Amino acid sequence: DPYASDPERHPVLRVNCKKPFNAEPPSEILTESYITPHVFFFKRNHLPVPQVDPASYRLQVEGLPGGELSLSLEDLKTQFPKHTVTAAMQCAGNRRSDMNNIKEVQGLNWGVSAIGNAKWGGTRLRDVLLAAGFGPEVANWARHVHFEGLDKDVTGTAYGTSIPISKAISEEGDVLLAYEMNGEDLPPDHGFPLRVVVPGVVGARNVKWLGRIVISAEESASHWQQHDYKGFSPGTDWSKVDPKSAPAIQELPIQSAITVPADGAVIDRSEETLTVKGYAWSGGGREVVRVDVSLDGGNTWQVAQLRNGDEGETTEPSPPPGRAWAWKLWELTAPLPPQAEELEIICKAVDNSYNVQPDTILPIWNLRGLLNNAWHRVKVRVRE
Ligand code: MTE
Ligand code: MO
Repeated sequence: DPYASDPERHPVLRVNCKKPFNAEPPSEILTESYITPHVFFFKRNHLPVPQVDPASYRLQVEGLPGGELSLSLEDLKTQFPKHTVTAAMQCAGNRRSDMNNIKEVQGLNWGVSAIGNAKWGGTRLRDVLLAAGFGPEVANWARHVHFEGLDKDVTGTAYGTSIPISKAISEEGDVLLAYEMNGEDLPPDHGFPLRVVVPGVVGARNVKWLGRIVISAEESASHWQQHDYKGFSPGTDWSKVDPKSAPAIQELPIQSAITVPADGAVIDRSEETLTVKGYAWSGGGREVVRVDVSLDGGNTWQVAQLRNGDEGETTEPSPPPGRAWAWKLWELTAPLPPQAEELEIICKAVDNSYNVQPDTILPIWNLRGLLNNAWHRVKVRVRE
């Protein structure tokens, strides 16, 4: 069993697939803390977790004129300044189950918790690329940076993807080669000893157990870059789909979801007020500026309170424009609508480019169930 050496996981996680391991926390737990503890952070593995010896580990950097660069973990920690970035990471399949409920899609049946917010610590990818010889000459032809994991399938193919060089080399891109998550060594499930963190970009590009970086004029030729993690029209079915016709997903669209109350919860009329909680985040460093909440199926709306820290804590200062990588948590406490026996609670977020979420799923439905960012709706019953 190639999965025999996979690490232990927290029993509260909802397991979508055991081998490879894919799981998410219950939504109520997800928004209990601004920084997601690693045990509750969703886990999305395509393959067995590779066991990497940190002492003999080397990161290969290839494609630059200086030849191949080989860096130990010690080199990465001592030869470059350490940076920390608080960033959310979301799987392209987050909220797929709601899309699947409308019309069947192919993929793991994620709820709303295939997202987390962590404080990542490591070396800037930019610093490593510059040390490896990136300069104006290279900038003339280089367009992409490939990342290859140390996790391999039975044919020996490693998980791999790429991002545009502009994101990788930009000082404002904040792309990290992270060796820490929330102040500790990366846990095995999250890429020990090193992973890429590409803030504002889909989870799939944040390669774990990073083994190799290649500078290239072309995108990664891997399955996950060329054939998966792409969006299609609702009218495209498996007989018609042409992966070459769509670009690889990079920056993600505006997103929000309700985490409390859970769908199907029963609320006592004697409560008088109702508290609704959730998260909101947008890709590309765009900052969430507002979350609207409706308790009556979208007829009337109230503005939720946003925070970028834990409850009762002084919040982190606002990020520089274009670098809002972390999520925001939000909350609304309002009187229970009188008479209603059932409430349809809805949330929708707005980012600083005034991007909004679509109201329904059908117009954004796609055969892989990716990029579901429609208004999130939960129904609760009110008991007299
Ligand atoms: N990196 C490697 N090497 N192997 C993987 O299977 N999964 C990707 C990405 N990086 C993956 C990977 C996907 S699709 C996502 S959503 C994120 O890792 C999930 O990161 P997490 O497990 O730390 O939450
Ligand atoms: Mo993912």
